[in-house]
Amino acid sequence: MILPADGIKLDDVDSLGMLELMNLEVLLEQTVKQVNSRLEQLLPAESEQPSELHAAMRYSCLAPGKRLRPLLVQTCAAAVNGDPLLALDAGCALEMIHCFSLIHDDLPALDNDNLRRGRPTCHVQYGEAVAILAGDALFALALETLSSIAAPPVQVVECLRVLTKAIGTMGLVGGETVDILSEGKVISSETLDLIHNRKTASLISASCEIGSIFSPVSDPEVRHKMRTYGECIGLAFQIADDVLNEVGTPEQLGKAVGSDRERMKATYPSFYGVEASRARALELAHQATEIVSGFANSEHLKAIALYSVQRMN
Ligand code: GRG
Repeated sequence: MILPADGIKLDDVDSLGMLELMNLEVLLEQTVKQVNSRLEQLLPAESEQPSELHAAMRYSCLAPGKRLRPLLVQTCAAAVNGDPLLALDAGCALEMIHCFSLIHDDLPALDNDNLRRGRPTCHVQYGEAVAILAGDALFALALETLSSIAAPPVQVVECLRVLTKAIGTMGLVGGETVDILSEGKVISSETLDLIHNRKTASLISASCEIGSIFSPVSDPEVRHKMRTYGECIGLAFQIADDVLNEVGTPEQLGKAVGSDRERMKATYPSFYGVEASRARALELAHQATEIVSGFANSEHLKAIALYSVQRMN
């Protein structure tokens, strides 16, 4: 259920559109069903060897996630008349990378979390060695899935380039490194933004850009708009995540709360306070909305921007 979060004024919500938010709920449900059933097909069967590894991959990847990244690939592809089936497989590849990052993020050497998506984390369930290898195998499967898409080769190569850049030192891995090394330290607001932009916004922004690559007409300006839209909602999404870690419950989120504070993590609320963080997230959602105002399905894109900051989990 999507509701306006505490502390965000209803006037702000109305200006983005409560109606669109309601419609988004239907779109989200459809996406979750479609993506889950395609992931079921793409993931190796548990009956195949090594079955323990395949079980761990399926356990993490088919766990109840929001499927935001596939939703973004599909919605941004729809905005440019891209083929929905290509976008579905690309979205599944993005989800596999996302799941890989969650498995590794939860490991004892990194965040050492025991609960994810309402279940024991992969290493708690299968042991650390299998969890590390399940993440590695999801990485490989994501690249295999993306490179097998029946799109023109130039589009496939571009998708791979955008995705791998978003994963590397300028993306997830770089952001996570600075995040871990900053624990317990005083850092600047620039470093805080660097962490959030790389560890979270990079994959969200790549999802949007990859969706736009499936346009029958290549248009660098459109790609740039989608990428920038993704950067805004990606940062807003991580700020909302920080706020939920402060004010949410484990039942609501399916993961630990208060852990950022315990580990003395660099977060928006620790830097600016909860209210100012919410205001910044909403401002970013507005910014994202303006960027995509000209697209045919801008109402969906707007609703996703709002959802990124209003979500309850
Ligand atoms: C090489 C892929 C790769 C990763 C290694 C561990 C790591 C480097 C990066 C961690 C990145 C990370 C987990 C960032 C947090 C992003 C975030 C807000 C995750 C939660 O996303 P949701 O809310 O989760 O979309 P669900 O479960 O709904 O999919």
